[in-house]
Amino acid sequence: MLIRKLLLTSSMIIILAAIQHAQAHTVLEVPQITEQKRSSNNIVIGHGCGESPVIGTSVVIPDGIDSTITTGTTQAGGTDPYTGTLSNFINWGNAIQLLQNRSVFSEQNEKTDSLGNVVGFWSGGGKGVAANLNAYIPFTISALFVEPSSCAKSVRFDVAIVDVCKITPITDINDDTAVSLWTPAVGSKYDGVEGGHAFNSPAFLTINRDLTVNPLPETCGEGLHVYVRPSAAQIDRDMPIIFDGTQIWPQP
Ligand SMILES: [Cu+2]
Repeated sequence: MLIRKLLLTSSMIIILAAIQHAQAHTVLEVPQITEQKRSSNNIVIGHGCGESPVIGTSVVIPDGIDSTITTGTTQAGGTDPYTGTLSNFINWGNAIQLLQNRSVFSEQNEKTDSLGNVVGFWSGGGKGVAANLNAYIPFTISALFVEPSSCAKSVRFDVAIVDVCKITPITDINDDTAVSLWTPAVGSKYDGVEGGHAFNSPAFLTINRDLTVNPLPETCGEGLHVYVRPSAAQIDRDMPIIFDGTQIWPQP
């Protein structure tokens, strides 16, 4: 009887674990868009922190200024270093605007750099998102143009997202019940730990070249794919949530 009970319990645990893994990570609703068209999109909050509801989300978009640029031959990622500027490939910068929507969280705002360019946004407060449900945080993307003289077929940005379930100091950032980290591992304070729930799994936003209206120059051959990761310094600077001039997360 006891053995049967134990077996039942362990199979239930397996089923529960399978259900949890079936829930998607936090990503963008539309991860691939085409250049030259304005579009709207959503951060999709995929699940809570274990059993805990998400009470806020914080997003950092690579600013393209001190971001790391690499190239490769497939869309899955490449590591060939590129030392030129991002504007050689795309007119990036201030392209994303947060769309106000209080249906998920009661407060939200954009994050801007010293020039007023949007480099991220946050949303939080209210009852939060039940741990077993998904939620949309909407934003718009202005029309982006792939540089016609470049060989870029696509440009992919790593978007760093932290879903917050408990407001804690930065020292508790590796606690899976406090936060879920969807960040690139670039050496920031928000990297998480290797082997963690979603280590080095940022959300991706890929802008595809419209090869019909903007064909590759003949000298490009097959062309290349470009990947842009935010710097550790930018993530550390832009990830905290500042509300009315006061940092509310992580706890200072
Ligand atoms: Cu997950």
